Amino acid sequence: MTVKIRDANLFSVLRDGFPDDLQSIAVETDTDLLYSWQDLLDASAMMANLLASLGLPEGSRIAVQVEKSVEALILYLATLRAGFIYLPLNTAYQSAEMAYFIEDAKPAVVVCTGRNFGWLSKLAFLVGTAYVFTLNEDRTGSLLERAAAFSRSHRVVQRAPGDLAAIIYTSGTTGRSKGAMLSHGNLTSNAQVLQKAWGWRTAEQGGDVLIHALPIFHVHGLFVAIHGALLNGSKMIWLGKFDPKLALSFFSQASVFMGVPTLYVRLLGERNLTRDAVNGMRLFISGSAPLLIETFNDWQLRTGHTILERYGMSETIMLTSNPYFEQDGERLGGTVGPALPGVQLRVLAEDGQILPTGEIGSIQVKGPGVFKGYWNMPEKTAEDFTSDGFFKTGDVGRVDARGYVTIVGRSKDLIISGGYNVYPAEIEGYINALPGVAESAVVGVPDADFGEIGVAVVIAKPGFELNPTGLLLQLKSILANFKVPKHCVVVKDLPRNAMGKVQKNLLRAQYVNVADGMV
Ligand code: MCA
Ligand code: AMP
Repeated sequence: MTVKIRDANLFSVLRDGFPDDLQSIAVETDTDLLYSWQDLLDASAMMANLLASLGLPEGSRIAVQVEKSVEALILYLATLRAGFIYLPLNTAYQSAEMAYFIEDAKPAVVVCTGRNFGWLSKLAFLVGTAYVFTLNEDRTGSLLERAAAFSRSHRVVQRAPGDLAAIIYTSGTTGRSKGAMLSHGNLTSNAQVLQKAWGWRTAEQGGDVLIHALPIFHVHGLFVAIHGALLNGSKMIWLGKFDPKLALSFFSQASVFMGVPTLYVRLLGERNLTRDAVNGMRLFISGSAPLLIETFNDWQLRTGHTILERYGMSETIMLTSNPYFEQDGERLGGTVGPALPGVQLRVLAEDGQILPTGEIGSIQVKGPGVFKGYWNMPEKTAEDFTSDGFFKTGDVGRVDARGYVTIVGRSKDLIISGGYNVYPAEIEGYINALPGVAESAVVGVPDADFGEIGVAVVIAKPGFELNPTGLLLQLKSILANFKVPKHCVVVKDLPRNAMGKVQKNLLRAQYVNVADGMV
């Protein structure tokens, strides 16, 4: 008897969603490039054949730090179909940050921009990386040159649901980033759940067009947005970088938009954002950071649309979503909606008791999207799961009688700035290593544009005079720009509790108006 194994490779699942007319447009860029569905298939097959020709071991990681381009999307698809593990890295990361990722993940292949090839290839070859290719925004580089010689025909490598598809690094509370291991099954189930939950329209139902305005090295832009469009055979309008005027100019040709709250704040700053401008749009989705109720209300007033807010993590993909369909309930501003189908979500008190409806506590989750653990960190993985298999999110919230979840804070010391996560412990480590610094504390304060921004409060070593602007400049030269605190103050003492621990809540209150020079 032969047992038919169903291929669980995420690529095959996405491919099943492509439209019948493969010559129709899959991606249109803001620089007027057009890619058909057939182009995506051909180019990803060629790249997958190149990867296959390298003789890489099973489970090889393909680390990618390149600017946003359709070719980078194709590289992601090629990695999936070749059965390897995709490891995207933010282009803002500088050499010290990259050295950590490369050392930790030991990728078999690194793909980077030609600009970074010199130093990055040195780092990679030191840890045993076999191949370093380049890929530039203008569609040049050795990756494409090499792939051009390969066939457009490629048989997708079969994968089981539990096989790894991607590793997403998320910063750690101790300052060390952790690689969240996501499987084909994790990503597939979440994409399928969201397809239903958000009512994606197939070509037969009139079709959807997504404006893709987010970076493609994090969960929001890479998985939630791209999988949504591909699985549904929907065209993407591909913006290399978010610009509110540019995004607005495409609203008349699109139906779905996804953004972090800063994108909505910046769009609201455009006079031309009117009901007419969003006439054909079906759905606006927000996530990655809390959407202020003011933004939610202003958007409704200006456009007539109610933003759908959802909540997720790199470790879990999407967990909750406000309803899309009216019959499922209203979209409530300030909440992230009920748990998605298949997700179990509970709220616990500090003593570990499960709390009743309405009470505030730590959020724990279980479900098909929840990751396999942190790369190379079994102890950390074990610490973050309960004995009955729930993942501790580090978010604090409550669930109301209808099941709607409200996130009220975080137990993890984390700043979310413009949708990017910044872990104070990591930044403090870098500041403390600067000459003349005795100690530092980094806290987040509210910001109208980024939602939250970092403020560094620093103490000098005896006999040293510190210049706050100079400190920030030094940080800029070694750290990803979004992690650099926007303000720095030098003080004599930090407020401490009886245990000697810095009282960050007091610092936050003290520096809440630091942007206005009021401290
Ligand atoms: C840029 N800068 C930032 C940020 N972005 N500083 C703090 N926070 C940021 N997010 C720096 C720039 O380097 C620059 O510094 C200065 O701030 C002003 O830059 P600006 O030109 O305004 O920035 P931008 O290039 O326009 O970028 C802003 C942005 C971008 C478009 C909001 O940050 C962005 O695309 N954010 C989306 C992040 C995202 O996709 N998150 C999803 C994570 P200087 O002047 O010194 O050079 S996935 C996730 O969280 C989960 C799972 C989920 O639920 O989705
Ligand atoms: P990341 O580590 O980038 O996956 O970020 C995950 C974190 O972002 C979550 O643990 C939350 O703290 C936060 N987050 C994501 N979506 C939302 C949302 N809609 N509202 C509030 N916080 C959110």
